[in-house]
Amino acid sequence: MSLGAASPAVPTLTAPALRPGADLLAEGRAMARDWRLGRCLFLDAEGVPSEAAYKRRTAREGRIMRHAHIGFRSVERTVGAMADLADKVARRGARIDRFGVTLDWTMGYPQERRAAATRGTGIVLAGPEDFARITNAAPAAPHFGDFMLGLPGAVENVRAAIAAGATAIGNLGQYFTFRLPHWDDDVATTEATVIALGLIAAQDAEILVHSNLDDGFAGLFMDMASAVGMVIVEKHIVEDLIGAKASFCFGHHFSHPLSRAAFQAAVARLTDTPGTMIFGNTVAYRAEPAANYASLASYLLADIVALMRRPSGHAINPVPVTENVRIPDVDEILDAQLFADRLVAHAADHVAAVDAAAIEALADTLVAGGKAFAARALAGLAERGVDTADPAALMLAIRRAGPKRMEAWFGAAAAGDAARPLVPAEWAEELDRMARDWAVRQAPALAAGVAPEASAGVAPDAVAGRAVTVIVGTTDVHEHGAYLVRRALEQAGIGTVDGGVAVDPEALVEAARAAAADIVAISTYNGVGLSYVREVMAALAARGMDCPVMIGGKLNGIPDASNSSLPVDLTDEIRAAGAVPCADLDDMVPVILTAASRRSAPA
Ligand code: B12
Repeated sequence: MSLGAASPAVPTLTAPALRPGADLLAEGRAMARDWRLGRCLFLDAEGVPSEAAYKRRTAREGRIMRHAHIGFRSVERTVGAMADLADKVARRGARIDRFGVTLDWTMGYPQERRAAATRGTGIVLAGPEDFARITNAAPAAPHFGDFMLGLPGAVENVRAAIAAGATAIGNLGQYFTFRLPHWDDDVATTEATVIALGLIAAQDAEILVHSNLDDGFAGLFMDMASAVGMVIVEKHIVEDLIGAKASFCFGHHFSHPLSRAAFQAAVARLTDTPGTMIFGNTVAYRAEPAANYASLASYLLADIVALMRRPSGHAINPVPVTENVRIPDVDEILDAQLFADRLVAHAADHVAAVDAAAIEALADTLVAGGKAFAARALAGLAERGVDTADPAALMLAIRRAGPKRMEAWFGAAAAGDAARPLVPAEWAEELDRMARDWAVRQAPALAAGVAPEASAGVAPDAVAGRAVTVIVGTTDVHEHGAYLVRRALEQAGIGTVDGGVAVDPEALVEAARAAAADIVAISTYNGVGLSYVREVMAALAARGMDCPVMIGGKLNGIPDASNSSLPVDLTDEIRAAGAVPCADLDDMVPVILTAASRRSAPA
């Protein structure tokens, strides 16, 4: 169920077929007899049993740790880039403490399903040997976050990562939101994840179970206090019910320096397990690289000062300024690391300048709101028949409920604590504003069915008469583009239907047929837009449907014969496949007007 969409029937929160958590954990523990933590270059170079130990030591030394995200389609290119980067940064007197390895989403499937799946832009590792090549590429802590825990391939991947010496493994946040194409077995996904968590908990060394909250519900909740509530719920699951260590990351959707600092302070008050990294405010990267440096400076300085005030073990994550274009290249990652190193040198002078009282006051609200959310969630789910003492049952119920229901049931507004979110989510406010501005600007043109300059003052709801309906769906977990499209259309008086998130092409077209939609709108970000459009066009033709298809977001992809592993723009190919590529919302207007005129044309 997508953001802002009308709420369909409440799903069944429990599954009789789901094995008891205790059995799954026991299976994981038994597996630990054969799959023990191996060594890697980082552990040997630093002489530590785990990254957690290294983080505590470095935090005591007062040094700000650095994270770099990396992952090209080819293993060779990635291994070479990691060694090259670590060396180049070290020769300039700085250091990369950890590498976040962005696996491709096909790594989320069970091994036997991976080869046939549509690849995205990330790295594909064949087995434990490949994991070991990554963990020995550079003397920096290897962090396997994406497409590990939380997906049906969790057991194979976690075994390989542990054997290769990785002591930070994620990403619990993805368990609650990620859906792989053509995979709907959430019972199998839950069982694989809990077995893998049992394997982690049974290791002698401390392995951090990473949860990127923004991959989870934090990027979908309307209230940041609800996201703090999920910190408490996830910590309860991982630490109290499973016996491992939960380590939290956040940041994509946090644009305001005050909310970033307060959220870090809130998390640091709720756990003494070192955090993995504070993720960059990537949604703010909307412009040219030079301008994006301003967004980089804005969030990074806030994070550095927050960590200087309260060392929580998190590393900072200077995101390269090409983030909003494609996966970044090596030199762009290097530039961001050097930028960060210089900013750390400046930051100490900023500590005294921040309003510590404002940060602590907002952290008070977040912690109080979070505790209330967590208490209501555990009690409320138990009332709905969920065995909240069973980690598998609890996880599945939360995943099936989804962010919108969890917040509707257990959010501050639901409990009457507040008429509106305690701490409104910035991403929603910003997108709602963009939608309103667009609707006001375009409504006359849409109403008059002619070009803007010739229609000033025409009533917006004139379009409604023509009752154009647009179904909006996404190819992957990125749903903010679709959220913006739906809000903008609704504000302009155009009917929308929720086509779903990470929905398969066939299912989207079938939903379009069932809703008698006039237009299919797709939002895509994972570099799969072209193959997706081809499947949509084929599904439309198979049903004899003549429906325009609009698509926006990241219209790129990595050509099969690519030697750079970098995505290229595929706008022309997508147009040739029969869809209307949209660089922004304005590109929808001619498509809507044509559909409207077709509707009003006499049969
Ligand atoms: C936020 C974000 C996330 C969030 C999504 C939260 C959510 N629930 O929506 C999270 C953290 C979950 C996430 C996850 C991932 N992400 Co991401 N994500 C981003 C980010 C930072 C912003 C995208 C966004 O939502 N922007 C907000 C929208 C409203 O703005 P916009 O894109 O500018 O949209 C405009 C137009 O495109 C248009 N538009 C958009 N859609 C449509 C549709 C139609 C019909 C129309 C008319 C217009 C339109 O409207 C807007 C206004 O004009 C981008 C980088 C960036 N800054 O762009 C990376 C990015 C898209 N992500 C990326 C990747 C690789 C991933 C992951 C695979 C990473 C990983 N390994 O786990 C996963 C996806 C996993 C999965 N299961 O699918 C890559 C894609 C690489 C590529 N294609 O080249 C990017 C570019 C980052 C990068 N540089 O590597 N991500």
